[in-house]
Amino acid sequence: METTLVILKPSAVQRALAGKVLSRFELKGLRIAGIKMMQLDEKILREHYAHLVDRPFFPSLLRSMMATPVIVIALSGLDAVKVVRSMTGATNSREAAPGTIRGDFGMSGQENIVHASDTPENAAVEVARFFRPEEIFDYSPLVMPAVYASDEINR
Ligand code: IDP
Ligand code: MG
Repeated sequence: METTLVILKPSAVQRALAGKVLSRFELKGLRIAGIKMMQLDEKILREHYAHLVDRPFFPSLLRSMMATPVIVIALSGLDAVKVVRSMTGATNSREAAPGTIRGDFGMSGQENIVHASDTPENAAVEVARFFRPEEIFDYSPLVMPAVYASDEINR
């Protein structure tokens, strides 16, 4: 199984969407492996958004991501990275497909409700960036045999 990082951004916290968004992931069958609230600072955001530091909107993105505490969540499941990205939708919420989180809850490119890791390699780095090892829990919910077929459950 794979573990991916989701951040409920200040746009989700401000708009009281945390429960609704988390519920979608739970209902899908993803397992919560870690969850906490934290205030992000410029140092961690410069690492997390290293691919964007030279973009003109970066100062605005920084302010946006520090506007309130965020909720960071590690979600585990088979192909969790791909599954969560597809549930998240396109970066610009106005272009995100209906049925996706951004498509259903957002109207903005920047204020787009959630972050989701884009590759398994980045997911591993991002989970380690936001969680200490002891904050990630390995357990098997009783529903697992109903969520997965027996040949999927140990993959
Ligand atoms: P992603 O979140 O869909 O993976 P990235 O390109 O990694 O998209 O960008 C990270 C975040 O930076 C986006 O989620 C969004 O909040 C912000 N962002 C990306 N492109 C723009 C832009 O053109 N204008 C304003 N904000 C942007
Ligand atoms: Mg990205």
